[in-house]
Amino acid sequence: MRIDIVTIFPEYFTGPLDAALLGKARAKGLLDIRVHDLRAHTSDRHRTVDDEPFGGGPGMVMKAQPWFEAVEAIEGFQGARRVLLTPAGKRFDQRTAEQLAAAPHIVLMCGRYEGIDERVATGLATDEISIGDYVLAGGESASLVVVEAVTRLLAGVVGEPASLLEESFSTGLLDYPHFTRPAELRGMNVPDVLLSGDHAAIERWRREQAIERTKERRPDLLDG
Ligand code: JFB
Repeated sequence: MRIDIVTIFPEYFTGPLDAALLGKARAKGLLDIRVHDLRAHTSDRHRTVDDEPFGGGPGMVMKAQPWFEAVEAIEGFQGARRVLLTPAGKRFDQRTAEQLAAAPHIVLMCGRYEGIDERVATGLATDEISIGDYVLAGGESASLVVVEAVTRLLAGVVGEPASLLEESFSTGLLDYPHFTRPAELRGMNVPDVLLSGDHAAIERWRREQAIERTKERRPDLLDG
């Protein structure tokens, strides 16, 4: 899979893209990620990317022109899912991650300031996504959330595919609690059933736990 990220803070991504799962996926050649500096697509001396909002109001708005030029400079951009990260986007979920993971090429557009001239959404983006109902200062951290959720679904990135099938959101339930050695820690004991060797009983217990937790913590997941 090919992913291009457009941002005024390319340095934000050095580190996260080299570490852990993403670093491994890149090293294995499963993921080709490139980060592009939006300011490289300005033509004035000050490399201006923002301007005052038409109609007035507080803050600055990102100009559309550098976005069009930056994205149009990406080879194959026309065939890519061009995703604008924005608080006004459709909420990102596991289903969207699965759809994006099936695409060969994704362009992620990370804004700053009060947002981007609306013509980038209407004339350049194919998708507008928000990672959740809280306010970030820009799209960069949101784009990393999308990259990680999508990349771990690519064939060969996560070692054991069974772990993808059992996890929350594939089952529609929150995960059951996990334990490892030692069986007793600071007065807290691992539930006996997990030490019993009775695999049917273990499976039943885990399912009950997943359902109870989901009722308690995320009743919205049980609504459909
Ligand atoms: C994304 C952003 C801003 C307008 C602008 C660009 N879930 C999310 N919360 N916030 C963002 C997001 C996503 N995805 C987000 C891009 C930009 C926030 N801002 C700052 C804050 C409030 N209103 C600029």
